[in-house]
Amino acid sequence: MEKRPMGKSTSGLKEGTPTGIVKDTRYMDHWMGDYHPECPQRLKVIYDMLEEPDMAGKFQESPRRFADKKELLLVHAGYYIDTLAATSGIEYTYLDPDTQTCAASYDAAVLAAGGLCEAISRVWSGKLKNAFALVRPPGHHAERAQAKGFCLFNNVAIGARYAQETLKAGRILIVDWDLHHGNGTQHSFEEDPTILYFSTHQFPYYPGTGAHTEVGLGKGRGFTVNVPLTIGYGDAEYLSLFERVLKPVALEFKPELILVSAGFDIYIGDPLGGMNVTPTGFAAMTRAIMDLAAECCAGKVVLTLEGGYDLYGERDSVREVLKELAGLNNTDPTALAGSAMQEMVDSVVARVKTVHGAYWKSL
Ligand code: Q9C
Ligand code: ZN
Repeated sequence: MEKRPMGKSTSGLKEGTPTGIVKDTRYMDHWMGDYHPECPQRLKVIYDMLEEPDMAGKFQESPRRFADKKELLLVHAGYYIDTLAATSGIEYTYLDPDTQTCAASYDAAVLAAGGLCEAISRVWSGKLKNAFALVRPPGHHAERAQAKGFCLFNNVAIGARYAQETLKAGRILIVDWDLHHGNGTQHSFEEDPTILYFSTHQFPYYPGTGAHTEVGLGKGRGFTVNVPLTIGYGDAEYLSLFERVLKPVALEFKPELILVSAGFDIYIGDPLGGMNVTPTGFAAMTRAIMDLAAECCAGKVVLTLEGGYDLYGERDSVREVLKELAGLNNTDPTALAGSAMQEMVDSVVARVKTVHGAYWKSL
């Protein structure tokens, strides 16, 4: 594994400011049936890993709370929130071919959004250096008035709007490295030039959105950056794409906060995906984003869990991400980017440039 010397500190923060995690057994009460890949065990293996000798005591638990209805309303329609609330206590409700609720799902979903908002608040105020919300259900497929793709409320979208409305954050960058395109997140901010949505995703694939030509609408044109990929992209290619597309755009945008839709379904062994990212690759992607944040926004990065269906691959990858966030590791992203398959990266960069060259002079 490529390592760099320690020491690049996050400006303005006291040495020893902790990395936060959001963790609660109630996130495991949402259950969509024994054969559903988005299962409670996804968090069980992560929460157990946090008790390993080299992990225990290294992170500060950020308090959980239910999101307020007015926070959910920043992204979702009132009638949709009411429909989901009505599933509470009911054994089974069908929402989408891939998405259903049990009696405890609504509470878990509102707690996921609220837990992420609290973590964002603590990173924004400097009480935490950065944070990772280890929550479920995931969020990035959830639309304003529709559950979709294992998602009920769009956690990252709610978190971004909460940061703007309550914390008075301005420009926010959302990086979505989940295997799937975050249709709900894109649609939430499509017309908004203050929230830049950057997504790498397998394409064409579920949910079907995320072509490179989808660049945003109206005043938001240029502030949606889609990087669609065929199967087979691994650590080096992801890092190279971050270096050549995400980095210049992010430095030009100058976010005041970075949120990450962290999906682990790009893991090499994931049953739903065709990508080849290893735990080292996830560490390097995390470090690349931390480096951008150090340059733009005093290191303020908050990740939230999206997909990831190989239980042990997800666990091992989350472990490496957390070690990076806490400064226990310092993986060099540029060293990894150097060994990328150039043709795989060049073709994608060229395609993105045909549309985004007009919006970003650094591209
Ligand atoms: N109905 C996340 O990773 N698969 N969601 C659809 C055809 C849905 C993935 C297959 C995959 C959703 C958060
Ligand atoms: Zn996914």
